[in-house]
Amino acid sequence: MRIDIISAVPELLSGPLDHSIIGRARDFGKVDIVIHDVRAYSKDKHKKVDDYPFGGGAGLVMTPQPIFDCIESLKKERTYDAVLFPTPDAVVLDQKMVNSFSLFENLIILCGHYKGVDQRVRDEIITHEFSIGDYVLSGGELPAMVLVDSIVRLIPGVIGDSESALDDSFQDGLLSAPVYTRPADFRGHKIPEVLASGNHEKIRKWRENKAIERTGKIRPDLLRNVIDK
Ligand code: 6GU
Repeated sequence: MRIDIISAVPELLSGPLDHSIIGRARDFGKVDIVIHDVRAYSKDKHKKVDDYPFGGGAGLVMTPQPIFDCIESLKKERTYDAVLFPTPDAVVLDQKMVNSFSLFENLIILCGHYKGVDQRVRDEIITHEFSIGDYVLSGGELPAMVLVDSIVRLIPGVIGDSESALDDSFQDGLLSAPVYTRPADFRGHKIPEVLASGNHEKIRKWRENKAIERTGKIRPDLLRNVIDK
């Protein structure tokens, strides 16, 4: 899989992509992540990538020219399955969407900054839009990282234990059961006995019950999805 990320603040993207699971996935050639500074494509003499909104209002809007040129140059090199745009005025990302994005071979993520991007970019180039929740962030870079992490961990071979990605919260529509590690007694707080019982069927049932209990308490809206299934 190849992911091209376009940003006016590419510095924000280094770090999260260089370590841990994503860093290893890149090192092992499971995913190619290429970051592009949209400023490099600006034909403005000051390399400007934003301008005042027509009709007035606060904030600056990213101009179409550098974005169109950048994406057109990428599309000359290969075919892309999707051009994704993180934006608060979109549907909220969920595991189902992530699962479907993880099947793409080549994808572009365009990070908007400032007040947004010119609507013509969204109309002409963007294929999918997503928000990561009902709150406001300063730009699309952090949501892009959220998306990349959620996708890359699904690529076969990226997570050592091949079952563990499927066990994630949300993968079955429920939150995960609690987990414990050594010691079995920490300052008098003991782990649930069943987990040390060696009885795999009992443990599976306990985890299932805990997942349902937790989901009902914290996210009853999700429980409804499971009951309806
Ligand atoms: Cl995708 N972008 C921005 N700027 N803010 C957000 C968001 C995205 N999702 C939630 N808030």
